[in-house]
Amino acid sequence: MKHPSTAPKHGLAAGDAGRPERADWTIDQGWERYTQEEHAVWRFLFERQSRLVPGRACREFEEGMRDLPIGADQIPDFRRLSDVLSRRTGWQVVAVPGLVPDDVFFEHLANRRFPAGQFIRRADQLDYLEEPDVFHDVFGHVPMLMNPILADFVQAYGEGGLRAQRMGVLPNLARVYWYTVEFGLVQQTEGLRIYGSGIISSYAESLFALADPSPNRVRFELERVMRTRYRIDDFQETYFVLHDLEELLELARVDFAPVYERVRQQSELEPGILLPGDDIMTRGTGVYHAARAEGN
Ligand code: HBI
Ligand code: FE
Repeated sequence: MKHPSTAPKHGLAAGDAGRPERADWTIDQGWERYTQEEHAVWRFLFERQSRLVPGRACREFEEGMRDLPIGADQIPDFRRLSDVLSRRTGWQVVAVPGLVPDDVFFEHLANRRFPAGQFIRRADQLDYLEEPDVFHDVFGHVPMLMNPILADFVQAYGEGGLRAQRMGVLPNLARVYWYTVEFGLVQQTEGLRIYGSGIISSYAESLFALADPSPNRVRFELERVMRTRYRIDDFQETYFVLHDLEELLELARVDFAPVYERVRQQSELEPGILLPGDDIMTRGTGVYHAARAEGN
């Protein structure tokens, strides 16, 4: 699953409905109104993805999932998720129609409310959709929010987002979120693992990110990531790898203001390029994206 993080789409988040009823864009999940077809889409995605998790997702993901009321049978009820999650890390899950404006998104995160798409993708869109739906948000994000480090990091992102907007550096901060919370990999003792929600909620990208020879896998470095553009409509060309999730603790604490200043002086980087200073774990062949560019 990919979803864009750029402004133009945001107004469309509520479909044709236009302005939301509530200022914070939340809606009722309306759990009782999901149809059998919608629960069946959930089941298909949940079962397919659950087979991939062992040996691919990080420990913390598996631990979070184990303790949550998330199963194959039905789309999870946000009230029940929030009961468990709030006791663990103080987070809640609230329903939104889809993408919400940046400032609304940040305001929720800063207050430990995770806005999750209420809708589920249609049966003919199982592998690709642009807006975050309930499967991406609940299967991908909620287990990681059971982890205290991720829980603090995502809140800090919400706080930093409001600041970055005022400073005019939101694209730089958004890349940090993209290459960590959404598409991050982490080196664990058992091997390379996924912690990024955009990867772990996608069947094809879970395979691609960890094992395909095409993408680069580079050690995470803050300034490098802030400079690196990303793809919203395809697999990533480069994945950034943490030594461990504790690295995010430090990241949530550092003052980004001087970092933004340094990044401002430097050029932006295309998603697939490598730099002399990179700590490269895998130099990708680039075959996948080269073929796409040729239209194959
Ligand atoms: N809204 N529901 C939702 N989910 C997101 O991940 C999201 C969003 N709005 C804005 C956004 N992400 C990004 O543009 C920010 O992270 C920059
Ligand atoms: Fe997401």
